[in-house]
Amino acid sequence: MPASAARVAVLIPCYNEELTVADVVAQFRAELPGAAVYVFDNNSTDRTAEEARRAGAFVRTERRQGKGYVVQSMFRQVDADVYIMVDGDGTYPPGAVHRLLAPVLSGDADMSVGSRLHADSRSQFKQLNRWANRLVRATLNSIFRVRLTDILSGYRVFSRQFVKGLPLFGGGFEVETELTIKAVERGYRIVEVPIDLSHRPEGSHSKIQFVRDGFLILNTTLALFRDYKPLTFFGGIGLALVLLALVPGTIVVVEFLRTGLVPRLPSAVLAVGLVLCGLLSLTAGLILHSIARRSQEFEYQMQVLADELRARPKVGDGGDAPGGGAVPSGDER
Ligand SMILES: Nc1nc2c(ncn2[C@@H]2O[C@H](COP(=O)(O)OP(=O)(O)O)[C@@H](O)[C@H]2O)c(=O)[nH]1
Ligand SMILES: [Mg+2]
Repeated sequence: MPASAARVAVLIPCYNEELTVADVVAQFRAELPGAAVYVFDNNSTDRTAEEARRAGAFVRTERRQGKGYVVQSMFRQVDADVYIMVDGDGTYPPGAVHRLLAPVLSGDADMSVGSRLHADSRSQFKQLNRWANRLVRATLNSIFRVRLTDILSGYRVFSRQFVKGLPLFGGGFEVETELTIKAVERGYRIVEVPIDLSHRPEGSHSKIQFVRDGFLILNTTLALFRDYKPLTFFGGIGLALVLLALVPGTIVVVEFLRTGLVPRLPSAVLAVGLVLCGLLSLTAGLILHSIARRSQEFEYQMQVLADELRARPKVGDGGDAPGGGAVPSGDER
């Protein structure tokens, strides 16, 4: 799709970002004069909404607190061909937006991610955050067998098909993890673009709480591992239980072969119990694996159907794309 023809929407989730939001809006409007800039305010207690409106953004309000809920609403409510998501804290470089847009506009990617941890990036990270990001990256890359460099980046560009086709459920800061894993597992094409993260200005504070959100992110990773790779998840647990059973089991069997007796009855019961639990876990994995595969096929067919419906001209529409634009009809500024 030629860049000039695409309806581009810039989505900025904000919670108490009065210091920086106006600059972010103004910089993106300058970089992309044809784009509609939306700020989704989430019960901010400061002047975020006013500042965003003053800078020329369409401001919408989300009552459910949390970045994940905001992203869900943004994806559902905004109509555009290409979507850019960026923090309202001024830490991501607006100038990099063209490099992020290019692969999505050319149809080479469904999601491009501004990677702050790429070998070519010169990001200003707090040391603790850098290590936490690396831990999440290593965990996720090894579970899902990918080689991504930044899982948790908040600077991304999406195609319309991606935004309208990806079900998101997380309410908080686990949303980036969910976006990445679901994109990988549903076969969407991801491109990473190196970007440099900068510090928040003096007086502006990150909304991430290290322990609470770190736990949430790891919990989400495990839950998606269970849901998307059930055979590996439950099969792995099953195998671990069977291996554990070898400890008491071997002792009992060796003793039995030597003496013909089973004097350690508790060990024998333990070994049998562990093996049965392991097999049960493996069985659950096999059943869930089949169900997951079938529902993947089902989803694929739904997706094809949705694409066909979208491509079909509306009655009386003369064959054009459905009406409206990235710019909403009501005066929301
Ligand atoms: N709407 C909304 N935005 C939020 C919420 N929490 C954080 N954000 C925004 O999400 C973006 C990322 O949050 P931030 O604190 O910068 O996280 P960090 O970049 O990981 O330090 C910022 O623009 C925040 O204002 C929330 O509860 N609701
Ligand atoms: Mg940020």
